[in-house]
Amino acid sequence: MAEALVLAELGLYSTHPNPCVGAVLVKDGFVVGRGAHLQAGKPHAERFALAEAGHAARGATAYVTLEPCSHQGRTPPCADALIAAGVARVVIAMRDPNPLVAGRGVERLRAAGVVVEEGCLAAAAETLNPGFLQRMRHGRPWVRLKQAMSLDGRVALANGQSQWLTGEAARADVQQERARASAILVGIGTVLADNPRLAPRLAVAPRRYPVKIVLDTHLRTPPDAALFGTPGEVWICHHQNAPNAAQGALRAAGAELLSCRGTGEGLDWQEVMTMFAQREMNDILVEAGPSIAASLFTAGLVDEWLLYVAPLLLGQDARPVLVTGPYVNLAEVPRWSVINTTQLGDDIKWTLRPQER
Ligand code: AOF
Ligand code: ZN
Repeated sequence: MAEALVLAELGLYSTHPNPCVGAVLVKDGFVVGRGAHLQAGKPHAERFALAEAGHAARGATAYVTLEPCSHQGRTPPCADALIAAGVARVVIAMRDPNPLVAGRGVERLRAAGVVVEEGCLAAAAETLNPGFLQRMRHGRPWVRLKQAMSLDGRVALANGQSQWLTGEAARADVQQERARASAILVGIGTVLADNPRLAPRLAVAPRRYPVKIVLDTHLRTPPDAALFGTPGEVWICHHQNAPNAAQGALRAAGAELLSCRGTGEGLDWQEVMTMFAQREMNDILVEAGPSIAASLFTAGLVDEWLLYVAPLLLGQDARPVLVTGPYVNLAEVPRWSVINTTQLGDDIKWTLRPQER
């Protein structure tokens, strides 16, 4: 199973909207087949492992990081393929929460006389697909908030200058975070101030580009914004009462306009997140300024905070990373758990998750 988990990671940048899955077939103590799911529409992990094993699959044990599917999707059911190949035992790390599967894969295997064991290295399998699992279980994407700040918790000078706080290695890491996201989300303020291109810049072109999402209540995105010139779809979320005049030019530039009911004047996070999940967005990388960051944080929608900390002090008039509080009691201040810390050049990347309260 440990090897299947490593194989699954091969799909990290390309399986969207499908999960990363790995499979290893073992017969008489020898590995006879290996597989990974690499791209939606292409074979699932089990199929590659079965193809490699050929006749050796008969009587073998399959280790799979996710319950084999039981449904006809873009590809036929893996449970049927395992049964047809004569696999005797299937060990899975976890069940597939996709309502089309959700235990039916296990049932189908057992009904055919295959021994099924569940829960092997389950925690590691969970961490492979936080976005897919959250979308299937709760109907919303996994939100990663990315920010770069100074040691004194500031993201830009008072005049707005922020390029660059962090060094090359940290910025290269951000490109990887972009590449594995289903979508990159920014606010209109960032588009107007920085005119970002929002496509990952990588040495090797990725198999797929993330969707570029702009939260733009009043449709102020300029039709000649740089993000229209890079690969990947552009979605602009606007309030239903936004001016119609801008719509034609933005559509002509290549944007898909998503009208939201919103709350009063602004957009409603719950509504947009539900809409993104319905559009198969698993993981959203939010690269927004302090105000969007604070409102996401207040809405309780930050699942992971990617904080790149640069070793410098910007001073007390510089712009703070998040405006929260005020608090009067330390006990009420939200705390975060450290999932990972990595040194990238002179900078530190913190991966944080909110603590359960
Ligand atoms: C597996 N093995 O390697 C993967 C599975 O449209 P399809 O046919 O690609 O089906 C997609 C669904 O299949 C996906 O939402 C998830 O429930 C499951 N993924 N299942 O047995 C795999 N990638
Ligand atoms: Zn399958």
